[in-house]
This record gives sequence, C-alpha cells and structure tokens, in this order.
Amino acid sequence: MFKIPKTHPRYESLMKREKLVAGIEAGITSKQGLIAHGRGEAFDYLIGEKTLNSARRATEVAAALLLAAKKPVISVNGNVAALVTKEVIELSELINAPLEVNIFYWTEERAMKIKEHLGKQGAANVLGDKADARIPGIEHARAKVDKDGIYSADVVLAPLEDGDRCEALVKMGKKVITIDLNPLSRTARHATVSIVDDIERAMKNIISVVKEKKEKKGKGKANLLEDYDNNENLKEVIKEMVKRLKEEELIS
Ligand code: PTJ
Repeated sequence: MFKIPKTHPRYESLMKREKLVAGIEAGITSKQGLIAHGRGEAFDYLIGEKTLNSARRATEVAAALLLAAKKPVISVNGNVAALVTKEVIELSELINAPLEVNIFYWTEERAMKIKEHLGKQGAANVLGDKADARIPGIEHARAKVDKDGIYSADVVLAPLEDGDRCEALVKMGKKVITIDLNPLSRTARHATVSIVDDIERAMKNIISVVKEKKEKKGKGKANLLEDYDNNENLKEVIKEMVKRLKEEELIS
C-alpha cells in the first residue's frame, strides 16, 4: 500500500482508494470498481463526507428490518469485500445472516477469492459458490444466486448494487436495503430503504444501531417501515445537500 501520512487532510478518503487498489492486486475487486468508487467520492464531497440526518433515519429503519427479518442475507461484491470486510462479518454475526458473494463483473476466480478472503478474516457462513437459482428478469451475472441465500431471503442488504437487480429483488417481494452515495441512482430509487452514505460510515452506523436495538431487546417500534417513505427520504438527502452548500456559501 502507498504510504499516506495520517496528517494528510484527505487521509481517510485516500486510504479507501488504497484499500481498493489492494483489493484489485489481491484479485478481489474489479478494475471497474475504481470507477464506481470515483462516482461515490463525488457525491461524498457534496454531502460533506459526513453522515446526513436522512441517512441516520434510513439506518434506524434498516437496522429494525434486519433484526425483524426471518431470513436476512448480506450481498458482498468486490468493492464491499475490499472496503468493509470486518464490518460485514461483524454484522452477519450480529443478525445471524449469511454473506453471499454476488458480483457483477463475474469470474469464477474472483468470486472464489472473495469467498476465501472473507473466510480468512473469520466469516463462518459465506454463500455464493453454488449459485443454483436465478433472479427472474435479469440477464447478467448478478442474476445467479444461492437458493438458500438471496433467492429465498426476505430482507437483503445489498450495498453498491445495480438498479435492475434491486428492482427485480423488490419485485420478488423482498425488502432491499442499499447503501449508495448517489441518491439519484436507480438502485437508491428502487430500494425499500436507501442509506445515502459512504459504505464504511454506513456499515459502522448500522452495526451500532443494531447493537443498541438488541440491548433494548425488542422495546421500541419493530416496524419502522410503516412510517417511512424511501422517496421522501431521498428528497431529504438532496435538501440536506443543498442546505450544506448554502451554509458553506458554495451556492447562493
Ligand atoms: O465486484 P463487482 O463485479 O460486483 O462490481 C462492483 C461494482 C461496484 C463495480 C458494480 O456493482 C458497479 O458497477 O456498480 P455501479 O452500478 O457503478 O454502482 C455503484 C454505486 O455505488 C454508485 O451509485 C456509486 O455512487 C456508489 N458508490 C461507490 N462507492 C461507494 C458508493 N456508495 C457508498 N460508498 C462508497 N464507497
């Protein structure tokens, strides 16, 4: 990894790039993953590289959904595996959900490497190598899923997802939670709950809210989804973006 001094004002952001480059070198992340991350970075600038209130609200709902799920699954792609390995493993243990390797730019070799990487870091239950079912209506590789995993899940956490698969999963009757810095993306628009935040911050927040809710042992409202409208929340994201830019006198 390239050495970035901790004092660098953009240390955290630059370290994410290093993790992705290391992911490519390890055969885990696709080259296209760098382009996708760059798009994410641009939106992170607009939100001030901080978690917005609207993302906190979505996180509360997402955590409640994950805890109430009968069969939750966490979908892992090459960027997720490089950026938040420890966090996806911790969350999978907390909510008793398998991880499922599911990649867009599919090669058997990369899928196996992601699985091995998760296993080496301590993941006990990683699916994705069977891929014995298909999501209806999807022609690309992400349609291939495990029958016992994403295919039969009731709630899927699918960070950095693509729009058509997100839409297809929702059509199958699943609740889909996504993490995507782009509030305009098709994924963000189609998901049941969209957390518009950087994957590292979002995963840490989900973990901490899940822990809090588990400590309260079911006290508090379980079905926060009743009072939640994802499209309204996405409008709040844009409002918060604009408000921040005005406050910093970047726009008038
Ligand atoms: O490993 P693979 O083959 O499954 O490929 C993974 C990528 C991410 C390359 C693939 O799924 C892809 O091309 O995704 P998209 O369609 O470019 O969508 C990725 C979305 O994630 C975009 O809307 C980005 O804004 C967003 N994004 C990128 N980096 C981050 C992010 N959101 C949150 N945190 C990030 N760090």
